[in-house]
Amino acid sequence: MSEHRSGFVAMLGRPNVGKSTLVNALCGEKVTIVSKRPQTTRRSYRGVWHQEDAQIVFLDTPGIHKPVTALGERLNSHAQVAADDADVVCFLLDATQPAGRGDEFVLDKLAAKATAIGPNAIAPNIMGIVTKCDLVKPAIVVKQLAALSEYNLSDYIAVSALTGDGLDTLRDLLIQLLPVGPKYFPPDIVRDLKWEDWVAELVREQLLPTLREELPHSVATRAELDDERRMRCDILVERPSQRPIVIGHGGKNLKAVREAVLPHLPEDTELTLRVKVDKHWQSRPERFGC
Ligand SMILES: Nc1nc2c(ncn2[C@@H]2O[C@H](COP(=O)(O)OP(=O)(O)O)[C@@H](O)[C@H]2O)c(=O)[nH]1
Ligand SMILES: [Mg+2]
Repeated sequence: MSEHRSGFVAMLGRPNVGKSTLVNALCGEKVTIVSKRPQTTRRSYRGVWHQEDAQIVFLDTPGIHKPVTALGERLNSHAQVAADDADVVCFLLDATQPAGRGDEFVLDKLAAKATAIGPNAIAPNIMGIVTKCDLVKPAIVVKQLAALSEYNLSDYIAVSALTGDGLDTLRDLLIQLLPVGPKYFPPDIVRDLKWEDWVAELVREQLLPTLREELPHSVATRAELDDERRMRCDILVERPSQRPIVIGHGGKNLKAVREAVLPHLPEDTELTLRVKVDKHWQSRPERFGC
């Protein structure tokens, strides 16, 4: 019988390259939230892929970027901690965007880490992945792979989380890079997040598209379990003027959010949403439970 391999694989890359979507696709189930807006992912999620001879724990991270707020700084540090903990780091490059300074910023950080480990260029176990390949012609995919290859990573692959192209191969490559190790999670666990926190995230995911430009960054969510089938979720905003925007005309927004979240919860769950003003939630790390 072959040995059991397991370990942690961190997804890194600019905001919006498709980290969260790829983790969901690789795990075969929704384990992290996705949005068209950058900086949606605020915490480091873990999603687990199980097969008989291997277990991959995927770490979805907030995108790395130049921080301007306390929240931004915290997001960067989440991503770096995940990279430090990982057996393999996946660096993602968006097929639809030319490689640019944002990508260099992340790769240079990884390179600095690799240099600290040894003198031979970039250390092994950094996988270069071109994402969203369904959206571009093959020639563009090749160009993006070539851009990644300048960084001397351990492997390169092009994938589409939408069509599933490349995902089986990617999992196989990752498993080969993982050490022999135990099953970290029982087979029925796909997501390493408290149920309340997952519900809070689902609410935030559904809320984001309904909000105008800057507001998404001003919103946090926090859920509590009243009992097994009754949940309350607070939506925190920074200013009183933001409250009616979140609620929507006659409660329209909140109703739509609730209806979009409920199908992800066990049948008969009651979900109550409240909007609260908390001016300083961004500056209080403990309030990031969002
Ligand atoms: N067509 C297509 N869209 C994708 C793919 N992966 C991600 N997206 C979209 O790209 C946007 C950003 O994805 P997300 O996973 O939230 O990016 P993150 O910020 O890196 O986590 C979302 O609108 C996704 O639906 C893909 O493989 N194909
Ligand atoms: Mg994300």
